[in-house]
Amino acid sequence: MLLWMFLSPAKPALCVFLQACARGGIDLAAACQVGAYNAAVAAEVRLPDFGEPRSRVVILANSRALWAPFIVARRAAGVSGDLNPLDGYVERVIGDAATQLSVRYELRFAHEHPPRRVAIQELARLTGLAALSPAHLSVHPDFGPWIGLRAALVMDSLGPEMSPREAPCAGCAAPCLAALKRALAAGADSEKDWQEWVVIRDVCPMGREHRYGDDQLRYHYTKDPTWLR
Ligand code: B12
Repeated sequence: MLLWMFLSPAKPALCVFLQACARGGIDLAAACQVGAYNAAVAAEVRLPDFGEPRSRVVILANSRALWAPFIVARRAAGVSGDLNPLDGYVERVIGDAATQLSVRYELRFAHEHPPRRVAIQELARLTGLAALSPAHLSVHPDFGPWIGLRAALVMDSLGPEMSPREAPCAGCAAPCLAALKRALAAGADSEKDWQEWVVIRDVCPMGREHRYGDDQLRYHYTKDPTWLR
């Protein structure tokens, strides 16, 4: 499912780009003007703006839809020695799709380290894609916390004004906070400990029907290649 309601007015090349991303499982997107993001974050995580703060920045993310195309692509390519095959896959899907854009662009991935790091959860909030929960997970109105935030794409064209997503958790008893406390106390070293981190997502009342499948879940939390089957 491709959510591009925040991308209006959509340009044909942008639509083609988003469709290519969606085919690869990067099925969620939203946009705002990069100046709004740059005004909200620390200097070291600002994004380039092509000399125009109203330039469009698109956040690209995924639901559980990422897993099937990723596994199919991995099978087709054969197993490589890549330590982070999912990150590499995301780079290929979005990077290849971006070559179809008709304007200059700058692409930053959520897994990149400083000085290329992007405060992707703040970008998710400002674009209206997802808001921050008390346990510091970005929560989407439909998919809840069952999303991965993948990349920021700045384009040399004007973007829409922001429509930040605030307080999706208003009125919630915030069971995620107690779960976060338990996870922080447990650490992340053993089989049991990583499951404490899953509980933070599981207790969220939003988007439960979009929970990751078992393999996807285990791989995300353990990075154990056993689950890439
Ligand atoms: C570094 C990092 C971590 C570090 C945090 C150490 C630290 N505090 O510096 C560690 C390794 C501990 C970590 C853990 C986890 N992370 Co993390 N992390 C990141 C990463 C790559 C960069 C964060 C950053 O520096 N941003 C830049 C700063 C300026 O922006 P910021 O908004 O102020 O960032 C702060 C928060 O992101 C926060 N943070 C990040 N992770 C966590 C975890 C906890 C428990 C808390 C309280 C805060 C926190 O720390 C940042 C610095 O203060 C982001 C991706 C990204 N590019 O943002 C993913 C990211 C935030 N993590 C993510 C996830 C899922 C997790 C884990 C669940 C994964 C796991 N293996 O268990 C855990 C636990 C999170 C939870 N609440 O359940 C997802 C969140 C998705 C979502 N739906 O919200 C992100 C967006 C990655 C992604 N591809 O989707 N993470």
